[in-house]
Amino acid sequence: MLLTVVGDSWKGHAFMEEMRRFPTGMGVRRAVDRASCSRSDTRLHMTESWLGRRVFTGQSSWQVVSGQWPQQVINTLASYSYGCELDAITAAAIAACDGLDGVADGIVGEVDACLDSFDPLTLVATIVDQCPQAPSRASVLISQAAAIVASETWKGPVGNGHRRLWYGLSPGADLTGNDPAYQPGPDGFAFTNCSATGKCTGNSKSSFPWFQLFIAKDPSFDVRNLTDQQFFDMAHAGTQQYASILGTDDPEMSRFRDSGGKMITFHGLVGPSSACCV
Ligand SMILES: [Ca+2]
Repeated sequence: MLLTVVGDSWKGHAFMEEMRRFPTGMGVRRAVDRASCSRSDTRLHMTESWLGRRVFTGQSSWQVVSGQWPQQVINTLASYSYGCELDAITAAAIAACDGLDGVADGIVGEVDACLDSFDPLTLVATIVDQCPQAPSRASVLISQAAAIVASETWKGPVGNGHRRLWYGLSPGADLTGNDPAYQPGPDGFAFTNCSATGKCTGNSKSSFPWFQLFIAKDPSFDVRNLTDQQFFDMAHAGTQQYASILGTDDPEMSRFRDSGGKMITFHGLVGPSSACCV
């Protein structure tokens, strides 16, 4: 029996895709050789980062699109809020929704219930004291733009016909990358660049260059001026071109099961770079 413990969202999905293609474990022989604990006919191993890199994105090309979606919303609004506004909205969402899952642990476990009951637009004009991104750490008011960005990031990209194309981040996830728990780390999906004078812009560096390199095939392609229609057209083109080699969202695991494979996997609830509820 091949018992596999595989963790985190992207590598977890990547491993499941590996097991679909190599259901008897042949595809992970290298991982087994490098890190294994053998006992009788059971091998317990942790997958390593190479596996995630090998299958590359994990989950779906739509996952990458979902990561770009907050910046698309920000650029469409052309209203660039301070990071502290989004951080305050995140804190308010946790305060409002933490207990919905019955455990006061700072984690929003009941995501759908939170989305149904907590509206970030109710926080518009709420004061945020000593905003680190504002000049002289001045106090600022939560803007409507910040509330819309939070709401859209949680909902995920919604395309033509109002169909959700991929999942959003959970309420409580770090939207800006300012949370000390993730530092030093990449910028959050909804990060904005703010100068010392308080002028903020969208973050052109935050996303993986999926649109530029893989879809437009032009490193200089500027994603900041896309209409929503152009955004979704390009996103769909990316799925058409790459789903068969990058997508890992196929739930067919019967051959792995029939070959005796067992898997223990886990997935973060409030990761800043991947949807929880896939
Ligand atoms: Ca909780």
